[in-house]
Amino acid sequence: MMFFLPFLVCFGLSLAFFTATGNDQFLYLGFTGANLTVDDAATIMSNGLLELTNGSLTFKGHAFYPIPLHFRKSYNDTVQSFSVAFIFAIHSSYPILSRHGLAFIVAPSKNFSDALPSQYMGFMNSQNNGNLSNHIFAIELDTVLNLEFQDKDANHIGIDINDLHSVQSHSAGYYDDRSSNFQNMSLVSGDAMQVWVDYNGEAKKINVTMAPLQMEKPTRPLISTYCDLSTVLQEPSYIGFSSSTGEVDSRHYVLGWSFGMNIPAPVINIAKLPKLPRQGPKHQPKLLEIILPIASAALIIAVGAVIILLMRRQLRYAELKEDWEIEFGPHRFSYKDLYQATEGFKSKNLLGAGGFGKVYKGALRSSQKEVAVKKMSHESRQGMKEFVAEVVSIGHIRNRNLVQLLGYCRRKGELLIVYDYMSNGSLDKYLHCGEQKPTLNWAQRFRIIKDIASGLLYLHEKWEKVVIHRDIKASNVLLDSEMNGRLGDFGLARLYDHGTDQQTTHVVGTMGYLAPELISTGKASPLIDVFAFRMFLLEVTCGKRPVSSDAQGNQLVLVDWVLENWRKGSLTEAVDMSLRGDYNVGEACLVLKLGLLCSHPFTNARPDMQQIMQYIDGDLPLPELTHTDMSFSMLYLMQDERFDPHTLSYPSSKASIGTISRISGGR
Ligand SMILES: Nc1ncnc2c1ncn2[C@@H]1O[C@H](COP(=O)(O)OP(=O)(O)OP(=O)(O)O)[C@@H](O)[C@H]1O
Ligand SMILES: *[C@@H]1O[C@H](CO)[C@@H](O)[C@H](O)[C@H]1NC(C)=O
Ligand SMILES: *[C@@H]1O[C@H](CO)[C@@H](O)[C@H](O)[C@H]1NC(C)=O
Ligand SMILES: *[C@@H]1O[C@H](CO)[C@@H](O)[C@H](O)[C@H]1NC(C)=O
Ligand SMILES: *[C@@H]1O[C@H](CO)[C@@H](O)[C@H](O)[C@H]1NC(C)=O
Ligand SMILES: *[C@@H]1O[C@H](CO)[C@@H](O)[C@H](O)[C@H]1NC(C)=O
Ligand SMILES: *[C@@H]1O[C@H](CO)[C@@H](O)[C@H](O)[C@H]1NC(C)=O
Ligand SMILES: *[C@@H]1O[C@H](CO)[C@@H](O)[C@H](O)[C@H]1NC(C)=O
Ligand SMILES: CC(=O)N[C@H]1CO[C@H](CO)[C@@H](O)[C@@H]1O
Ligand SMILES: [Mg+2]
Repeated sequence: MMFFLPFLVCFGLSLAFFTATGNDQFLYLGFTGANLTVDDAATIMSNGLLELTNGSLTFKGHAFYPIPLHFRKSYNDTVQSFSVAFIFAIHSSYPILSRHGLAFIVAPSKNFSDALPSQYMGFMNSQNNGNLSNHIFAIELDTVLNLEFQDKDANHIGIDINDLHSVQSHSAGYYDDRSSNFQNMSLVSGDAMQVWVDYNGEAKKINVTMAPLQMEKPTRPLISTYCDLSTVLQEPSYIGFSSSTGEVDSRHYVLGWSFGMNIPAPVINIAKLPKLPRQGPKHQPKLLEIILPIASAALIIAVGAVIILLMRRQLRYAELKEDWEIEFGPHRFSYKDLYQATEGFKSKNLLGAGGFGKVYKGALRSSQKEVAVKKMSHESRQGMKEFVAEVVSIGHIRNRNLVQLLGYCRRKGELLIVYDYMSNGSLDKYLHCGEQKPTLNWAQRFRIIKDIASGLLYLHEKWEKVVIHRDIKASNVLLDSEMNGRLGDFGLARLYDHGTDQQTTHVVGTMGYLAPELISTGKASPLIDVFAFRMFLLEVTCGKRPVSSDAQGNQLVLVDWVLENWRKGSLTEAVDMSLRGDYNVGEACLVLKLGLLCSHPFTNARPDMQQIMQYIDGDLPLPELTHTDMSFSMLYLMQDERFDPHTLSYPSSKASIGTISRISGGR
């Protein structure tokens, strides 16, 4: 018989063998086709799994080997040795809670209609518990701590003789073969595990062993105890399983079972066992019902938020870029960089505002270089290419008396121009700051005058193109960390090649600095810068705005006032009071006279920058101003309607007229 066993098992059949000698043996790998006697909740599922309880509360279920077994060779004989192995699993809707358990039992009858569920395990009731006439031997797998039966814990295995109060019990687990340490196992883990029950008829000893499914039978049994089953078992007796639930909807499964009388129970091949269902089928959908909508809602919100963020980011950093800009690539800044450099154009980084937009301080992330970003609004795209070309071309100018232009950025309705940051700000702040603040001394002022003259000379004559600055004034003169004067703001400058005359369509400039011929003809030449430079000279020396009010509230036109003083022969009276007389008289008078000279309404009577430079450096003596010249100049100013003194009384010195002008002719 043993010879055929492995062969037959290969077919996955459930087998039973009976021999004349009484060496009965069987092996079930799943229970499909097995003629088990099942009752109550117990069923054999379609995949062969034996389900003893089906999740109904306070319910029982039994499954018995159909025919009774003879445990004795003859009626008066002692109970022979036998061994049992089975694989079970307990599932529950709750992860660590299950009620009540299952048991392998040997009993005189298969009829347990009188037994109770819950703690009675489906094979006992309150009346017969402990009665010797039960003739029941059971191995209980108990998941409830029941003080009535003096259970040791809620996770134990015990030997029951006619009584649910176990003869001997032990927490579920096994003794590790290698370390011989006890290892916990949780009956309610939901995993399948194996139990071995071995009875030695001669020594009258019962060994109970258990182990996780994958593990071979440990050598040391969990329980090994003396027990004479001859006094317990009736002849013949049924063997099978009993199980019960309580107030928790547990399911008790048996996956495989083998038995041997007088011979070892066949080894159960775990690979051929039926599969357990997924655990917690009852609560999973409920959980999903709640979690799934919440999770999907959260996901949708999260995705939406990310999209909105990305879109906002996209919009925030959106730029205008056109094909023709490729050649200006190195001079183009990304809006993102400028946005980050100025901390989102925060007002705390605002340096000031002019006629064309606001100027912000920033630090470029990549280089930590400090920059000033001028943010101008521009609506028309017309002429933008030429304008950008100019900006970039100006960017190539490098001179120690000019503020370096680093590049530009363009976005819808906006043009940003990036300059070197000048840490000491613009000159006007030093000149018109009132009594309390320290002002510049004469040496500093004279140096700045020289610096600006040399910067302007460079623009007019030394660079490859003639650059007319067009907006020379104190607020466009910036001071670097060493208090060098640097001419800034090339955003408004017009360029043209040497020798070509240009016409402008709009007049740009600041009141008091505007040359009369620019207003009347609109024609720009370097001499309009000279005209503006004279106002700068007077402003720096006198510390007064082009048009101001005196203590009596009378309007004071700076040029007239200086001219007046010159006529009276008291030119030094025009020098800034806040210098408190501490200045070089020769230099101051030179500058004032030069200022008057540059005011000449006839362009050809004005010196050019080359000459101005020489006058300032003392290389060329300043031509004597004649009263006729100057009278003529005043007369001219008075007669010219378009240069009505009323336009000079424009309230703010910062006011600029017009917009960025376009050059209509080619360059
Ligand atoms: N490169 C720079 N470094 C430091 N501060 C600057 C720089 N450029 C401009 N500023 C500051 O920003 C202020 C505003 O400059 P903006 O050029 O916009 O106005 P403005 O020079 O007064 O008038 P305009 O528009 O006619 O040039 C200046 O007064 C100056 O203080
Ligand atoms: C369990 O089995 C019993 C008896 O067959 C049945 O009445 C009950 O409805 C079943 N419970 C479940 C949850 O299937
Ligand atoms: C199943 O077992 C019953 C006894 O419980 C028996 O009467 C019946 O003949 C058996 N059927 C088979 C197919 O073995
Ligand atoms: C069994 O033992 C009883 C008494 O214990 C005895 O009367 C009976 O004859 C014995 N039967 C057999 C078959 O040995
Ligand atoms: C089981 O036993 C009860 C009494 O204990 C009896 O009423 C019932 O008929 C029995 N059922 C079977 C199938 O023998
Ligand atoms: C044990 O059970 C038998 C029959 O079932 C009964 O006659 C007897 O009184 C019971 N003994 C005790 C102590 O309950
Ligand atoms: C064994 O169980 C006890 C309590 O039952 C617990 O404290 C211990 O951590 C468990 N050990 C392992 C290895 O699971
Ligand atoms: C029971 O276990 C002991 C070791 O604890 C062993 O010596 C004995 O042979 C085992 N008995 C059976 C029937 O397996
Ligand atoms: C007059 C004035 O403010 N000078 C400052 C110019 O900037 C340098 C460095 O940024 C300062 O050290 C000076 O005090
Ligand atoms: Mg400016």
